[in-house]
Amino acid sequence: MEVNVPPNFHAIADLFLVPGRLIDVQSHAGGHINDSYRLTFALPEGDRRFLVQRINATVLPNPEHVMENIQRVTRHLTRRLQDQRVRDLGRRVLTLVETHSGRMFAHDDSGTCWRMYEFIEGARVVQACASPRQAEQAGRAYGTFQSLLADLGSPRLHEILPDFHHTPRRLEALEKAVAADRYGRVAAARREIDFARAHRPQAGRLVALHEAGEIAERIVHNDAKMSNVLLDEVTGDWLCVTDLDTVMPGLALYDFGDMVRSMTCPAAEDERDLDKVELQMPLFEALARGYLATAAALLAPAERDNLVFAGKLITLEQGVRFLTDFLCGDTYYKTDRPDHNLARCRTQFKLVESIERHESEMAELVRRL
Ligand code: GN1
Ligand code: MG
Repeated sequence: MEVNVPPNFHAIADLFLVPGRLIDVQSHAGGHINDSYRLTFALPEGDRRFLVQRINATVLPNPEHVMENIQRVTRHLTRRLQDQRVRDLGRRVLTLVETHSGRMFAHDDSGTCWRMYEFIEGARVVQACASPRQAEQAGRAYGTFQSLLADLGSPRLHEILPDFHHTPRRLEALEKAVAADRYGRVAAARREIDFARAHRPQAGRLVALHEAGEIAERIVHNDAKMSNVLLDEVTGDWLCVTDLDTVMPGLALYDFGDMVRSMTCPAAEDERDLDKVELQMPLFEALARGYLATAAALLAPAERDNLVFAGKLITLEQGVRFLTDFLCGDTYYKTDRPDHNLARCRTQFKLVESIERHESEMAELVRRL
């Protein structure tokens, strides 16, 4: 029986090679950029679910390149997991659904761009990291992801968003937004702007190490946060890494930095009570253990030496990005309220301060692992 299908979803579903009849559509929460919906199709053997996503054309104007990268990456991961005789393969890597013309995305009549994945059943997404076990599992998920992709052949993946983690350029964008002050919001963000400026001297370190040849370019996820890992609902083990829009050439440290940002503190990214935003050493320890158990063989000394620094830098950079979007009138990230991006910026900067207080202890811990 058809329970809940907004009319345009029949047309969207019809774009893809999917069997059965569409009977239900539910909005699937999460993500600041794309919109996701869970679609249920009725089949003779039972219902089957798929995830359909509207690709944000402002942030990702070249879906062709995005989907080419994702297709190559998911195929490579599938082959590697098959080599390892991993069981339950359908839940260990995202599987795209083709369109009728054999492509991986399609536009509807209004020009909106869509893609479809098989829905991974029995999985759980956690927005904020609640336990050392979750941190350790997510660290393993991304460490494995980077390791399995280390031998993806040429050509180089498309650079979907150039300079994505180029922190000095992110700070330049902030300065432009401050100078323009188009929305008159600079006055409300004075302290945060000062905080960002005070950290400018450190912002170029990873870019410089890369340019000096001490840190290699790799294929990395570039959005390696807690909520982009699926955990098995029953065992809590990691299943699969999701949100592959920004998988492209980058530094392994960008991912580890994002892991520190999103997995070492149980507070939400937009938590208003900043007292709750504190780095927790047991979470960091578990994360570092999980990541190094799966990625240590990949890492050069300069990468290992900068794991903690990357955590601080990427957290700072994310705060700068939220702050810039606040000053520019909230055009990039979805927001629920006028100060939402400012609140997000504040949690990030509070976490930077907390990382700074624990920096030597964290580095000591990494040395012992
Ligand atoms: C965005 O797509 P989503 O919501 O997972 C952003 C990331 C940020 C993240 C902050 C393409 O990710 O870079 O780290 O928000 N993605 C893009 O939570 O900008
Ligand atoms: Mg993302």
